[in-house]
Amino acid sequence: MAIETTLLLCKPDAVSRGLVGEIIARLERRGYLIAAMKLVQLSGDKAREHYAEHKDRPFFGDLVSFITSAPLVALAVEGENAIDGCRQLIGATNPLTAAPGTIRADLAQTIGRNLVHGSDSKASAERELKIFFTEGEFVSRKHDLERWIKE
Ligand code: D4T
Repeated sequence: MAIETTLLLCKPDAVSRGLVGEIIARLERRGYLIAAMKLVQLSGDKAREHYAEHKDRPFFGDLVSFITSAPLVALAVEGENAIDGCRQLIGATNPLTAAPGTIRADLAQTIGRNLVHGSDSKASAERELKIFFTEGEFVSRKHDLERWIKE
């Protein structure tokens, strides 16, 4: 079993549209477990750190100003192959090309307001989780994981 923890963000558009519950419900129905969760308004420094790989892209300024514009909900999500599995649930970056049934295809219209972020690799997940959570904020889901693996 490859149990992984990944970072998911319900971005400011998800919070302001009241879609956080819907997004979490989809994760939970897939069987993923929440190991940490918080509502936070991101500082510019943290936003630039989170999106560092895009710092030279033309959309970087808009991305940082949007992600810092209002509160978001950060989640540490656990499960088997959770990094790729959550990316699959979220769908392609552009809602227009995301597969039907994914969060972005079902609930979003544009790339700049695509509702959710999910880490795209183990290295990204490790790096990004540290931006949003301290070690002490993770709650062990060992008991649920063990039960869920047996079922
Ligand atoms: P995130 O990081 O939000 O999960 O998105 P993806 O992993 O699916 O896509 P990404 O890193 O390539 O893009 C990060 C973020 O930038 C926005 N964006 C992206 C944008 O506004 N215009 C663009 O042309 C691209 C490529 C959307 C997601």
